[in-house]
Amino acid sequence: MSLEQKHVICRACHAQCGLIVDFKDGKPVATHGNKDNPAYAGFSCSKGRDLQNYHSYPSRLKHSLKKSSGEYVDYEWKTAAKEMAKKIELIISEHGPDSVALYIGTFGYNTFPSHAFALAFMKAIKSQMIFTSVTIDQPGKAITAALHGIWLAGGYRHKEWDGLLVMGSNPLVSMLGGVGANPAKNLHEAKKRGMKLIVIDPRVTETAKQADLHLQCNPGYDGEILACIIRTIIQEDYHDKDFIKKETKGFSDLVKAVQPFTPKKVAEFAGVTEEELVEAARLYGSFKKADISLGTGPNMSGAGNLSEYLGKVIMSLMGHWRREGELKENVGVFVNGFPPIAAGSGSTPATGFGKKLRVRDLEESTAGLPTGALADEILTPGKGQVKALLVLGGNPMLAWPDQIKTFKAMKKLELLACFDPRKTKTGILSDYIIAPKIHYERYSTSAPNELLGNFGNGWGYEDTYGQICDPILDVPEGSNLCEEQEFFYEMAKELGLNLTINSMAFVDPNAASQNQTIIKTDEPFPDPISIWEAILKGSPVSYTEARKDLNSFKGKRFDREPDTIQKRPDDWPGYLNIGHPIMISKLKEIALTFGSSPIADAFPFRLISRRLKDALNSAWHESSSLKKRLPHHPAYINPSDMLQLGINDGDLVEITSERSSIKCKSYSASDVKVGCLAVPHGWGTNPDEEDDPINSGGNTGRLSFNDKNFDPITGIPIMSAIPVKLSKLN
Ligand SMILES: Nc1nc2c(c(=O)[nH]1)N[C@H]1C(S)=C(S)[C@@H](COP(=O)(O)OP(=O)(O)OC[C@H]3O[C@@H](n4cnc5c(=O)[nH]c(N)nc54)[C@H](O)[C@@H]3O)O[C@H]1N2
Ligand SMILES: Nc1nc2c(c(=O)[nH]1)N[C@H]1C(S)=C(S)[C@@H](COP(=O)(O)OP(=O)(O)OC[C@H]3O[C@@H](n4cnc5c(=O)[nH]c(N)nc54)[C@H](O)[C@@H]3O)O[C@H]1N2
Ligand code: SF4
Ligand SMILES: [Mo]
Repeated sequence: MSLEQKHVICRACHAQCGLIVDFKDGKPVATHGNKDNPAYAGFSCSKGRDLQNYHSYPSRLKHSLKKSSGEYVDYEWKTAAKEMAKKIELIISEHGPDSVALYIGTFGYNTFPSHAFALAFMKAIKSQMIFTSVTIDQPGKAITAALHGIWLAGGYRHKEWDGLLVMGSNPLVSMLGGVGANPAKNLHEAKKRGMKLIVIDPRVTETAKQADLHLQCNPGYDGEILACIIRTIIQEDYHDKDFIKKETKGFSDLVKAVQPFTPKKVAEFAGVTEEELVEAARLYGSFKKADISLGTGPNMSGAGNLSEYLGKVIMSLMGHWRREGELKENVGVFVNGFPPIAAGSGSTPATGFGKKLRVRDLEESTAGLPTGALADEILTPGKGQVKALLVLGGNPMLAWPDQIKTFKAMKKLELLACFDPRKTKTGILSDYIIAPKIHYERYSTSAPNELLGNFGNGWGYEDTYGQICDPILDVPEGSNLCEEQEFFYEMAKELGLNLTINSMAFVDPNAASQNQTIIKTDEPFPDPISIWEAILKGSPVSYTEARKDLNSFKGKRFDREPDTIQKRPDDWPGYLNIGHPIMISKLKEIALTFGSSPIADAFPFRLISRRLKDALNSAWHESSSLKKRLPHHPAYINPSDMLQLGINDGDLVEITSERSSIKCKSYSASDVKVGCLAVPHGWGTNPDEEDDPINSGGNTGRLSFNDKNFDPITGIPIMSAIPVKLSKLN
């Protein structure tokens, strides 16, 4: 018997944990954390620990599939690439390049080579119709980065915090939300050091259980709550007047706009008391180096841009940004961050520079093209109608809002192709399912998580951590699996086009496009090392250089000097805008409308989203560990609401919104706020299939409209805090 250990990067979520795989007689038998890994310190989650099984889940495709006379047949991927290229050529010749759209989902992002080549292919065919899951996730972050501006030196990192405010995020489960690569350990250590945690969430989440102060709010009132905290911070004189004067603009407009949000008025609707609101403001006001992290909850419940914006405004009011002369340790390994200057980047427009959609006056924003409107672009006839959709590592049928409309749209396409290791609910509507190599079979780096570190404080890495990983397992015997990047190359080759790869080692898009590599398709497909070199061209540590040290394959701290934050240059024009007119008018709007809900009586409950430890969106549902722990996909309901409606734990319930109904098994959960039910997304059947509340659960996307109550900038509709009614199914 031979035993061996190999290092791997888990790409099952954005966290990209460095893990160890135990091999027995050449077969992977276990995956676990690595206590010597300097960033993850032994961390792994149940999904990572199931990776060795994931490769051989019965649902895993070993061949690509093509739909032929209603049946799927195994298909050689290179033949599929040639056929799809021809079909795309035909569609473009009839309808123009923008009739071909790309949707990059969770696994498209997590796999940089696929991502970079997909973007290059779209550029080569001259289509601007590139959509990602960002605009149905936390698009308020990108809008805020534009309107408020970015503090170039960045915020403090978690080991320095004396305070943290988490709103509508559960980092202990989601691995996002600002507590770093090993959130439980980091939070424990920070709290031991004296850091205080404030959580604002309708659910007593794993993170809320650790809070010094938990405001168990009603969902959908985050803008009001934050405006009230701002009002109190200013009124009670906690703000940093010197920082505000030197580094920000718009203070007086902000002060005026938050006046209506008195603790008394906000407490009337937001499900928290006046005292709690004031206490939260006072506690945050007492912090010296703190952070505010918002998650999907506030971004999906109606005023995401405003909530994200006000979160950053509080940090700017308090001056919770890294200052001149201080050190910045996360100077980058594979990704170049912002320059270490103690100044704001300046406020820039969030829209007005890119592709305009044909529907609902929506257009490209700093968050990208609105995915919430893509179904309409497919269904609306006329010039520019989308006819072909390539789905890279995503699952529109279970993830997009308005499942009923999404279904119609998928059926309407002339070409639908999914790059996915499984036959998903979108896959079963597709013309092609392209089966890729996955996890252990691919080359990867920790760059995707490092890149995320530039979009949220406490996201990414605290310091110069990086890891590289080469394949540790052969593809299954008899399989025919592609690397997605090679698939895009084959399609481009068929069309006689070259591919221009932009470096992904920059947050600045101009710098990224200055670091391009042209992949000539009349030359052989480059080796995987050259591909990663192209993708990380211009990175602080070169990929080739990093490969020379065997420790890079285990995950290590790279030896790079920290930056000293420089003074604002005399002619630097950028300030942080804490009173942006777009946000001030949004504050005025909600000051007039808050508390008024025309459908409150007919739909008295609010369905909120939440994540599950053992699943990742619509993936991992076939995991045996998940099934053991959670045989159904339930609706989590407060026991007092269940009692009132005569629902017993485990009864089937019908959840009805203005749009539609779904069925779920109920689960008595005292951690859920009264009047709410928490139902994870990514489950359920397609609209033309039988409901299956026991095995598949209900799809929360079916309860939302994509074209009502949507954000005018990002197009995100209400995906959390959906008004619903609840009844027991007999
Ligand atoms: N109501 C409601 N809706 C939501 C949300 C919510 O909270 N509430 N959340 C939203 C958010 S935040 C997001 S990000 C979206 C998610 O939206 P999507 O990204 O569209 O959905 P996922 O379920 O993450 O799809 C990932 C797919 O990648 C596949 N996959 C796994 N490994 C690989 C691989 O190695 N290569 C390839 N090519 N594919 C792979 C999986 O099988 C799965 O089908 O959903 C959104 N929808
Ligand atoms: N295990 C696991 N990890 C994941 C994922 C997964 O599916 N499983 N998905 C990944 C993805 S795609 C993403 S985007 C991240 C998301 O990461 P997070 O944003 O941390 O996602 P959640 O854990 O769902 O936390 C959202 C919280 O918002 C609360 N909430 C809902 N509505 C409101 C509201 O109106 N106001 C407030 N204040 N709170 C509200 C919910 O109760 C919930 O606790 O997680 C990623 N990580
Ligand atoms: S947290 Fe994400 S990257 Fe880490 S082991 Fe779990 S699934 Fe893998
Ligand atoms: Mo997401």
